[in-house]
Amino acid sequence: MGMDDRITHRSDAEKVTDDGVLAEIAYGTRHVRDPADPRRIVIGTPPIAGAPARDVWPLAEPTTAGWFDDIGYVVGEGFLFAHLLVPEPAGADLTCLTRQAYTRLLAFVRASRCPHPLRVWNYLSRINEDDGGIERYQSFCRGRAMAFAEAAIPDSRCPAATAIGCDAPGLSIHLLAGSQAGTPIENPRQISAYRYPPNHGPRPPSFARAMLYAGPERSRELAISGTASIVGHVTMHPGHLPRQLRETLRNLAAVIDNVPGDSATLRRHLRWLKVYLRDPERAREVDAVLRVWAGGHVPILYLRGAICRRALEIEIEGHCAPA
Ligand code: 3EB
Repeated sequence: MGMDDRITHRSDAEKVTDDGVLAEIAYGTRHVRDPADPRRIVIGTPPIAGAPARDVWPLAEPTTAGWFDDIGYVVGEGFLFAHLLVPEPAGADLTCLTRQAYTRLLAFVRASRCPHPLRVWNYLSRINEDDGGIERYQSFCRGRAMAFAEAAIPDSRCPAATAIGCDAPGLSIHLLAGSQAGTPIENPRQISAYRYPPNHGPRPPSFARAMLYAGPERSRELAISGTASIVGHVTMHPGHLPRQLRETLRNLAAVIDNVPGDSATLRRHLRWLKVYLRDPERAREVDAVLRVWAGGHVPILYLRGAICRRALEIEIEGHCAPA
């Protein structure tokens, strides 16, 4: 396995499987795509505890896996997993790179039998570094916003998302799309990210706070975006981890409570949490709080990653799915 930017069109080499798995996402020290297996990817946000860490996305329907140019995909009747790893040559323009990556990915998703993006994960290197007067995250947001606008996807139809920084080079994007559209959910404690004022960057982030959709078992599932210590559009408790954690938990609770219908059932069925920490030394104290908040049975994965605003120490994403 190795980072392979020479993966080329091989839709002639599609492979059908029926093993109940749509995708497997592992976490390590670099982004990896295996030309022999588009079903499995590695993300370069290392697990903090040291134990090998992976997510498995189950899907009990036959799936077809392959490559379309350098887009890896696995698709069944109802769901699509697609991913792209873009190398970042020295001197490349991150806005352009992001815009082109998203334009290709959104076109691929739209042409598939699962044309509705539900949940997207973005990982980019040196996320807080300067890029000609703005932070690299802001350049990323600009390119992404241009691609969404060009694809005529309105803000109100943006997928849920995560955008995290890491040491691994390249821009890694992976997503879940559905044959049916989901319902974007916002957080009443926060301004919608796509309405952030311009002091956070020239174009706002294109994501919904969460996405409610009918899962493979037809039950309601809630994919919760990366959530941080932001109220309105303002970073709260800059640099103060324990307070940021409490604010983040209030935001997680608020977004779940904002789901129309039976939000209490969703809240009782938190399936997992994923915690991105700037400082891996702080995982233990975070875990002590989260164990109590989530209940001892909920798997919590701690990953080392940089949050997209310098003053943010922690970001948490999660998933709710009643059995
Ligand atoms: C925030 O609420 C924190 O740009 O896709 C969280 C989740 C954040 C997704 C993204 C950014 C993104 O603004 C940062």
